[in-house]
Amino acid sequence: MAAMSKTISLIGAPTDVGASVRGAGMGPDALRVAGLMDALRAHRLEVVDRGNLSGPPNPWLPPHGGLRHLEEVVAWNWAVYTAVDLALSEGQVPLLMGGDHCLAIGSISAVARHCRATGKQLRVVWLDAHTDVNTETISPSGNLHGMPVSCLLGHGPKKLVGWSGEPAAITPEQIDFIGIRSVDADEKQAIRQLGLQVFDMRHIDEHGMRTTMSEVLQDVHEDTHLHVSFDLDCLDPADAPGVGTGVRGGPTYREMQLCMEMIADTGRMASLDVVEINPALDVRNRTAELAVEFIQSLFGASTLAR
Ligand code: B3U
Ligand code: MN
Ligand code: MN
Repeated sequence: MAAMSKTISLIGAPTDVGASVRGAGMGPDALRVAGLMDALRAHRLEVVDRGNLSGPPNPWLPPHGGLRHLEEVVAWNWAVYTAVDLALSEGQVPLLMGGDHCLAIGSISAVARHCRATGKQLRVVWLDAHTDVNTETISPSGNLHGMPVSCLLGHGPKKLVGWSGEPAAITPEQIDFIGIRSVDADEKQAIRQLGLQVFDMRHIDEHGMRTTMSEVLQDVHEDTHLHVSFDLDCLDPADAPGVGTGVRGGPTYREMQLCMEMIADTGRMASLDVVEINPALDVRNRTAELAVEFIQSLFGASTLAR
């Protein structure tokens, strides 16, 4: 296993305010119950659990102006932003336990600010069945978990944009999408216009995970801060049934393990989101247990690692 001297800081954000289905708010405890702490410690990693953040309840209202629960999403993301910023400033590796994927706005905005301050080059790997690049004008649902990438690129509602200190937290060149197989009609156009690098399931089918990840990671170097945003619906719902918007045809268990191991091999992953686990839809906590396995691999626990 790659030597990892930094302490991993677990940050729970128990909310589903950005989601289309209730239940992802129970994600942080599902990960704890699945033994995340002990699993990381078993690999001689230092871990602290900062507990759960707090924020407003889910009012479960219809969208307003194309956005659902904007105020609540802002409040939760602000809490996430502050906690991730603190962990980074203390030299720790923040591991955000969601919660739905809207929380990546706060998390990655804090990471982007940190990278600017430290001169690191930020690269984001977005593991997901969806590209999450909708906006209030094109989203078919108004759910903000389908829009975090747009917000980070500077194209979201004012209240969710600019948190990194720049109009956009990231540029399209800084993010790669892996495992994609569900993109809305107008989202496709946005992807083309923005020039986003999308490694969809067809790409993985044709080229394999090894070649795909070699392409994704080719320009990662010693000054790179690699952020992984891991939406559990990237996996096939047959393996990970505990997600709100599962889409069949995901990467296999082995492909996903290789993806994680190749990220670990770079030694540059310095922050992580684990989102969209929905225990209300899960089978005996299987999805959280699977997430724990993949998180271990992300931190360097391959089969023959010592
Ligand atoms: N693209 C759809 C569905 C969706 C996006 N992210 C998730 N689901 N998890 C939307 O509502 O934006
Ligand atoms: Mn997502
Ligand atoms: Mn998704």
